[in-house]
Amino acid sequence: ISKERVIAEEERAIMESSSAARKRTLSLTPCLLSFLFTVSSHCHVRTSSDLAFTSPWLRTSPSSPAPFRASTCSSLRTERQIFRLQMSKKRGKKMQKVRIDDLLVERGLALHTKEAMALVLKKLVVVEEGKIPVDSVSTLIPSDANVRVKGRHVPVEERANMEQEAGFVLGEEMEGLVVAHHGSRVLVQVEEQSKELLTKLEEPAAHINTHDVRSLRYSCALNPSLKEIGVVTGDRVVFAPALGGDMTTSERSFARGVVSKRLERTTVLDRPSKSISELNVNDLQTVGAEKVLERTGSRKVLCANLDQVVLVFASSPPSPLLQLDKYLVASSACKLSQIILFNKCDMLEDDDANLNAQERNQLVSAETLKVYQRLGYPVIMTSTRTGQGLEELKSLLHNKTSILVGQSGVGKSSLLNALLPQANARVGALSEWSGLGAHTTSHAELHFLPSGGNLIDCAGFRDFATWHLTLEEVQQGFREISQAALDCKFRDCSHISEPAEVCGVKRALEEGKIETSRMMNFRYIMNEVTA
Ligand SMILES: Nc1nc2c(ncn2[C@@H]2O[C@H](COP(=O)(O)OP(=O)(O)OP(=O)(O)O)[C@@H](O)[C@H]2O)c(=O)[nH]1
Ligand SMILES: [Mg+2]
Ligand SMILES: [Zn+2]
Repeated sequence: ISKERVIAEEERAIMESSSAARKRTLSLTPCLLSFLFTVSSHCHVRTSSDLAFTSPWLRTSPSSPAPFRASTCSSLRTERQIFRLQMSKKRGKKMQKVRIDDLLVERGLALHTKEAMALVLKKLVVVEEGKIPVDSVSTLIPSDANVRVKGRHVPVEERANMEQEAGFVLGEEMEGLVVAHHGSRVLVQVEEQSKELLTKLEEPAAHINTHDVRSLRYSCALNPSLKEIGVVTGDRVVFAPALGGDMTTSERSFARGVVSKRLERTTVLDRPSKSISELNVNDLQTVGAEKVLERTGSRKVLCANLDQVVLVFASSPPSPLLQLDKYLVASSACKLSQIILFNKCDMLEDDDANLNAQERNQLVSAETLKVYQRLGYPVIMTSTRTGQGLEELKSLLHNKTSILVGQSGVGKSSLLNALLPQANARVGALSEWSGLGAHTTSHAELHFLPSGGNLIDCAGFRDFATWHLTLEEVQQGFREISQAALDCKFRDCSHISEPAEVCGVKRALEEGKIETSRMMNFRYIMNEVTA
C-alpha cells in the first residue's frame, strides 16, 4: 500500500513542481522572461537513472534497502532545484544560504517541495530552535542550519520503511510513555490525552471502568533500530499511531502504532542478566573477569525513568531483613530513593507463634523497621483492608514515578487497586500449603494516578542481585556504615581485620551506632561481592 502511495505522491509532485516553476517565472521581470521561459520549458523532471545527485543523508544512511525508496527523493528534485543547490555551493563559504523548501527536501525532512511548502505554511518548521524565523518557502537560511519539523522525528525514508513494515499508514508522531512491554510489542499512553479522564477519576460519582482507562493505550510495534537497544516500561518514546486509529480486528480494543524513537532515560532499574550461580565458579579468575563484564554491560533493564522504589513487606509471607538490605543496596546503586512499606497491618498480631525472639529479630516487622526509621528512611504502615496509611502513601507518590517491589504475595497489586480501583489488577491468595505468594502479576505495568504520579506494579521477586556491584556501591547502600567509614584510618579499610583503633566502623558498632543485624548483612553482601 505504502509503495503505491509513495509512487502516486511522486507523480503528483512531478506535475505540480513543473507547473509551479512555470508560474513563478511569469511573475519575473520581462527582460528575463524570454530567457527563463526557455529554461522552464526544459525544466522537466529527471528520472532516477540519469541523476547522479543523491542527498548526503541518503548516502550515509545504512538503512535504505529498497531501491525504489532511495530514488524517491532524488527523482523528485527538479533541475531548477539542483541548479539552485549547485549555485549556492559554488558561491562558496561567504554565501552559503539556501531556500528552506529545498533544504527540507535535501535533508529528507519532506518528501518533495509541495510537502515542504505545506510544512512551512503550517508553521511546523523550526530553524536554529526558533532563532531564525521562517515566514515563507523562499526564506533563505544558512545551508548548515539546524532544522527540525515539529512532531516529526524520523526522516521520511525511515518512516516509509516503518509504514511498509507495519502495513498501515501512520499519522503525526507524538511523545508517549511506555506503560507495558510484552516482547517485541509495547503499550504506549499519552499523558495529555489521559488528563481529562484522570480528573474525572477523582470524582467519586464518575462511572469510569477499567476498559475506559485502558482504551487510551496504543499497541505499538518497534522500529527495527529499537529492537537492539530495547524499550521497557517507563520509557519515554516518540511514536506514530495508525492513521484513522481503527481499533478493531486482531489488537482487540487497542489502537495501533509504531514506536520510532526512544528518548533519553534519566534512571534505570537494572540487574545482571546472569545469576551468580550461572558464572563459572570453578575458576576464580574467570568469575572476576565475568563480574567486570557484568558490571560494564549485559544488564537486564526492568524499568526506566523511575524516581523512587517502594519496598513492600508484610508479616505474611515474612521477609528476612537481609532481603530489605539487599533491596536498599541495589536501588541505591541505581540512584533511586526508597520508601519502606509494611502492608497487612490489620493482621499484625496473627501468627509468628512458633518463632523465637532471635528469629523474629531477623524478619521485617513493625518492631525491626524502627531501626530504618531512625536511619532516615520513610517507613509507612498500611492495610488495604482497613485503608490505614493509604493517604500517606498517596502523598509520598505525588508527582513521582514509583515502582512497587517486594516478594510475591505481600500485596503490591492490592495496594495499586486501593489507590486506583479502575486498574483492576489481578490479586492472588497465598498458597495454603507453603504460605507463599502465587506469582500472580507477571509483567511490569505503569498506571497514571489521578492524584498525580505514575505507579508501576510488577512481578514479585525475592532477591535483588547485589553480587555484581562494586565494594563502594555496597557501602554507599548502608548509610550509617559509609558515614562511620569516614573515620577509618585507611581508605581501603575492610572493617573486618583492622583493629577498632584504626577502624571507625568497628568503633561505631561497639558504641551501638550500627545495629548488629545491619553489620551482619553488610558483611554477607560484601562477601558475595569479593568472592
Ligand atoms: N489481611 C490482608 N491481606 C492483604 C492485604 N493486602 C493484600 N492482601 C492479600 O494478600 C494476597 C496477595 O495479594 P497481591 O496483591 O496479589 O500480592 P502481590 O504482591 O501483587 O503478589 P504477586 O503479584 O504475586 O507478586 C491476596 O490474598 C490479598 O487479598 C492487607 O492489607 N491485609
Ligand atoms: Mg501482583
Ligand atoms: Zn574500617
